[in-house]
Amino acid sequence: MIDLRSDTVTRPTPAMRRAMAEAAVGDDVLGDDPTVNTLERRVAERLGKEAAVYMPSGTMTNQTAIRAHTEPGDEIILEAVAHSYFFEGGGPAALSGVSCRLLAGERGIFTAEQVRAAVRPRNYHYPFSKLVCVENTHNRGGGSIWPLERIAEVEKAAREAGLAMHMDGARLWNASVATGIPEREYAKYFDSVSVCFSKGLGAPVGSALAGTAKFIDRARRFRKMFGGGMRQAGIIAAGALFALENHRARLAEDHANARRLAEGIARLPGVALDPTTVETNIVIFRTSTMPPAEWMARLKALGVLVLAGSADTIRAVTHLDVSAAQIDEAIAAFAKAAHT
Ligand code: TLP
Repeated sequence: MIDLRSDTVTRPTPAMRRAMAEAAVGDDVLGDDPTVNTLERRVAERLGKEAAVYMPSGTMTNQTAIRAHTEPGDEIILEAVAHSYFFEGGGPAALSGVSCRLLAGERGIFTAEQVRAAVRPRNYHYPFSKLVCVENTHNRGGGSIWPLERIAEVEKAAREAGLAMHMDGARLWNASVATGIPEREYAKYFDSVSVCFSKGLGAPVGSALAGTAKFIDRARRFRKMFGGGMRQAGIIAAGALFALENHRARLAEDHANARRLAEGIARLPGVALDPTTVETNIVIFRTSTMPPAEWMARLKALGVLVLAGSADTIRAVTHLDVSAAQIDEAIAAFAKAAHT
């Protein structure tokens, strides 16, 4: 099977498994796990932040950040199909007691004017606006990359209104490798940044949240409250460290493969897709002649797995476990599926 459902499906390589097996460990809740401590230091350095904390998932880093930036009754501003709102089980409402003010983005990217219009005036009737969340790259936006100038404009609007800034950088590595802009250049506009090791980087488990030492100290309290305090977590943190050191630069291959896939299928009947919009490792196309479920079933029969993005879209994601040759096989399968 050529599995293009997500970049989360990768398996640890033999070298990564070795690093995990040999990891030095301790009780991380007590601050004693040397591998977790090294990972947290490396992430903080790479993002230009004072501190970072390791957690089991990107959902937990995002939801912990939202909780740490707000109090119940506050409001956060984010894009209408941002992962933190759309795909995290109603976490902002359930875990932080905040309401979400949603902005319609263009491929997930919104403007400073939209932020200004969404900030609540100080008046007893309204919730307090507290936080702006930016997702970079934007998953449902098709792996789109936020231009740095746009982030700077949004930050200016947020600061003028006294709001904090959080980045869901689950795929920030992809944005940096694609643009050549270091992660810390993106991160400097944000109070907190979440990054994932279990997506394009190919580690089996984990994400990290970075920010000031004071903010990360507060985040540690909510990580514990949400059940994310782990013990000998060095076993999995070693996979994340290995991924960060060895799998970051190769993301360029995933981007080339995604573009190759997009170019190979864009002219097929039933596929609405402009390949030039594919900037990183996610290809999303609109379906017309048959519903996503039919595409999925036909492709599966031909050895290719994809996911329905919505009622009329299909998502295919490239990653470490898919080669350029397999992309050519996938293109042939798409052509067959389109013509049967
Ligand atoms: N995304 C997954 C699914 O949940 C949709 C995927 O297959 O793409 N932020 C972003 C931008 C994400 O895409 C994801 C996962 C997360 C956060 C959450 O990460 P995990 O799965 O570690 O909780």
